[in-house]
Amino acid sequence: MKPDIHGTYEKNRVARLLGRPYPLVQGGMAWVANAALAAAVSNGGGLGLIAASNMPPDLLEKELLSIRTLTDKPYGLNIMLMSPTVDDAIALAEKYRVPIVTTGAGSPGKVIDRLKPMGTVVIPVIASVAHARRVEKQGADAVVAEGMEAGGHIGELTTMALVPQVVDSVNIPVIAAGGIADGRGIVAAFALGAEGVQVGTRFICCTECTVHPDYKRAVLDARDRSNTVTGRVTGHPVRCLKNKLTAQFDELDKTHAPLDAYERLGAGRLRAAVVDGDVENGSVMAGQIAGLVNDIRDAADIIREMFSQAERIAAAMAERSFPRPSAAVK
Ligand code: TUI
Repeated sequence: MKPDIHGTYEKNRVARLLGRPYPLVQGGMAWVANAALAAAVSNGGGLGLIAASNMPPDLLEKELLSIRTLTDKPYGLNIMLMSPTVDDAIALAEKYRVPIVTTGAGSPGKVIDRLKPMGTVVIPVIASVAHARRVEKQGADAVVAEGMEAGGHIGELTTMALVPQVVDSVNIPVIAAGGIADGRGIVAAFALGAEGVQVGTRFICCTECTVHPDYKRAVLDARDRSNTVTGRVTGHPVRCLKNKLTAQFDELDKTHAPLDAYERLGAGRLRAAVVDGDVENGSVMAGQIAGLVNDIRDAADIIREMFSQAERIAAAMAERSFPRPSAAVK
């Protein structure tokens, strides 16, 4: 699996670490991020990844075998640390020598200890400065600093507040996540000191993504305030699109229902939305930027367009937006 790093981002630390032409990582979207999506993103110049989530190990192994037939580029595996199958996911990452692993929703010590010695690049997704510092000490190669604009399981800080504070607290490269779906988001992330971006929601609406068409339609139809966060009281808040299911979660909040009522209501709901297309009773996880996603295009086109827009904006900013310091003082 040869890295193909060339062109504009040759000197970028994230592009080098990933062995990809663009410093872009695809989000580890549970049930959504399969081999088909991961291969499309990797073939398009970013780092595609398969989400292990709480997939049964035999299914995950099928995805890992499948991706080898779809791309010869580097790819990744996202390991969800709250999952009961986390040890199986680590063992499969070892068996298939997955080049890059991102982790989410917990402390990645075990993943770093098991996979770093075999040369795996480990990039934990974090939502606070303390966690970023801790994983740097444990040997992480970079961090994804994920703001609460992101879809799925989230922390408390916004991308705008989190990213610069993490950048100032660690020496490893920081990849910004949460609310990034076009070139403006990339420039904003880089202005905050990030050296790469993670993009999730935008890729739900790419040609190669195999989610149910009604899930894609729900993201396309989403507006700025179509999102909500369920389950805050459980300690595992999840951002998704408002629907019948989220109204039922609101009812649980209002009636101060016991925590196991949340667990019962949430069980199997993500799969129901992604696989069966039940976008009313399922959990339609998506970020706040869903309102900006208005078309379905190939992953490679999305990536190319995002970075060419970013480059145009950065050039325009250098050219005219900011007065030179000498002019500004007068
Ligand atoms: O993990 C995510 N997003 C996810 S995981 C997921 S799977 C799921 N399925 C059904 C119900 C609930 C979840 C869907 N979306 N993002 C990365 C992320 N990690 N965001 C926040 C965190 C995080 C939060 C607390 C990481 C660490 C942490 O605490 C660790 C510590 O030790 O302080």
